[in-house]
Amino acid sequence: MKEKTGQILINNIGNFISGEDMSKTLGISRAAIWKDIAALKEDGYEIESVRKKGYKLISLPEIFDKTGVMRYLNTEYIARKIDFFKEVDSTNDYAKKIAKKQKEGTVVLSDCQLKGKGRLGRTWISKKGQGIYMSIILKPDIQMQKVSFITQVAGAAILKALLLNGVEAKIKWPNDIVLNGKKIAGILTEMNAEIDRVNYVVLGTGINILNKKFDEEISKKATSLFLEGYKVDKNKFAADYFNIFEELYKMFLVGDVTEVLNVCRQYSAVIGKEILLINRDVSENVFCEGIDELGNLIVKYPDGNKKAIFTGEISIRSNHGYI
Ligand code: BT5
Repeated sequence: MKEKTGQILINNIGNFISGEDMSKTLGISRAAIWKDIAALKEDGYEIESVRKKGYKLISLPEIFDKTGVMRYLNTEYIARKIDFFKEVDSTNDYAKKIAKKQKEGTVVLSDCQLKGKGRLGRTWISKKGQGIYMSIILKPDIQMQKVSFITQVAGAAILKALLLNGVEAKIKWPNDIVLNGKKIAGILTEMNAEIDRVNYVVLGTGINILNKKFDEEISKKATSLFLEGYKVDKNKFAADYFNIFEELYKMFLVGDVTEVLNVCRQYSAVIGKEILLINRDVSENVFCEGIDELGNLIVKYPDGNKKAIFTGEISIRSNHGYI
């Protein structure tokens, strides 16, 4: 029903229309109109309500699409080509299908994923209209061992894009971005390589922007910008991320990782903490000392031994919960 109420407001944009007139036109109660207005506001409609005058639509929410993102883009080659979907199985899977024929920087972007993926066959919940689900196709001329560092580049880029939008998050090494102790974004880096060369890398990122609630199984550890009180435009945020990512990625390609490491260290959610290091079925209590030049996590065991943990298939928990 809110669509019909919305349409009346759109037809009268910039002018007040009374709740009474709307309820007569639509044949519904004024309480129902009020409910629709509240729902439209949540969807991003800017509506002024004044007693005795009624409601005035000031602006419509921005539509999340390719043109919207491109408007804010100032990159050389990242996201200069975007394949945008209203719905796709997984942007990473789609990107892998087309990667061979695409130029470096091509992006697959979607408003919804039906089979969003996390690491190790896990699921990334990707409901329609809630988040940004995107994959960048990269073709770096680097050794295979260096590919995992791209996850750190992406993490630093998300963090900086959030800072640009007034949000101070943290990076939970190696691939989570957390806000107020809950996960707000995740990164999944996949590659196709031969022994001596990397054919392509698909860098997937999912960010929770507008989610108002999460399913039971992840509600304790997941959050969104909306739930934390931030209003961020999806088009602008995606472009901010691409702009910053390109800058950091270009530096990485010429061997300059100073800025990425600075960000990953300064905004680390784990450095200086006792953590639980989980590698498949084995979990160990360690102290997290820092991140080395290669992006590995340096941890100290209770017996004093230190080890560099490769950004492989490791998960981290704090001793008392998610982080
Ligand atoms: C990740 O895996 O965090 C990587 C997520 C990457 C998603 C992007 S979206 C675009 C691209 N296309 C894809 O198909 N994937 C990428 P992992 O560290 O394994 O974390 C997965 C776990 O996070 C799940 O098992 C849940 O516990 C939790 N989770 C699932 N959906 C979530 C969400 N929307 N927000 C926060 N946590 C979530």
